[in-house]
Amino acid sequence: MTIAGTDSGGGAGIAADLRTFAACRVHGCLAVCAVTVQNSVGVTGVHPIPAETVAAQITVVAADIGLQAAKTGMLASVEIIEAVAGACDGASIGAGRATPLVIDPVAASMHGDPLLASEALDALRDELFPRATLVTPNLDEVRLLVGTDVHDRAGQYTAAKALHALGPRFVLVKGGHLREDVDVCVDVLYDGDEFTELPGPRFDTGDTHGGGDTMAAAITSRLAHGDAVPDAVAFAKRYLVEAVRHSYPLGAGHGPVSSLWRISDEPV
Ligand code: PXL
Repeated sequence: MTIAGTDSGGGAGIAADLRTFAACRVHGCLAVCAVTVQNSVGVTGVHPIPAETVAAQITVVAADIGLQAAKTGMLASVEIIEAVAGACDGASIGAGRATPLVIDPVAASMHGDPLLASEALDALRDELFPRATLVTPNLDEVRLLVGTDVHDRAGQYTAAKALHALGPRFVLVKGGHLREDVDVCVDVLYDGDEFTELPGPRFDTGDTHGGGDTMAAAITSRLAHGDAVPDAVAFAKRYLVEAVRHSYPLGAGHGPVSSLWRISDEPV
């Protein structure tokens, strides 16, 4: 299940998650948290769904269809975060429970438009991080969550430790925004004991809209298939590299990564 927001441009959020789920051969369920009004240039409207409606979507699906894994994306508000935490408890979703939970701590779009109320960062840290199997921040989100400016690999390691202290079982500090690496993009996975570096090529493109969602959705898909977290993350890194390689321009702004590269006719 994806617990996230919509993007009317179809690039990010729930649309990216469901495409990725399908390409990774899992059936996707959805709990819509917010509707955003946006195109490739920016976000002009954010409309949160009532918190009890968000919780109810999780509860009814878990009770009937059952959930093998869940992820959160855009959660929009404190009320929604609290409702999601409560619904996850009721449905046995979270670290150490039946259904693993991936938290992608979405705070802003790549245009810099806010997707999370500023006062909701505390709720994300306090309510959801302790319940997380894995958190997947980019470097902007690391700065907002633990106040660390990361400029190099050592900084990624330090940030991973600070984030792990907030309660998640695994932390993935994504390196896509790290400018010291010119040709590579290295993500760092930390389990509280060992660090694993996941290098991939860096592509010279602005068409990376929905990249973080696609990565977290690919991880969640593999967790649903029963993979351990390190295997799911390694798969998702390879998946995202191809999605960025096949990204495409759309509109006047940032185009999306191709979460469907895997089912395209093109030889890759
Ligand atoms: O990529 C992060 C993201 C997640 N969810 C929604 C978004 C975005 C980025 O724009 O719009 C709904």
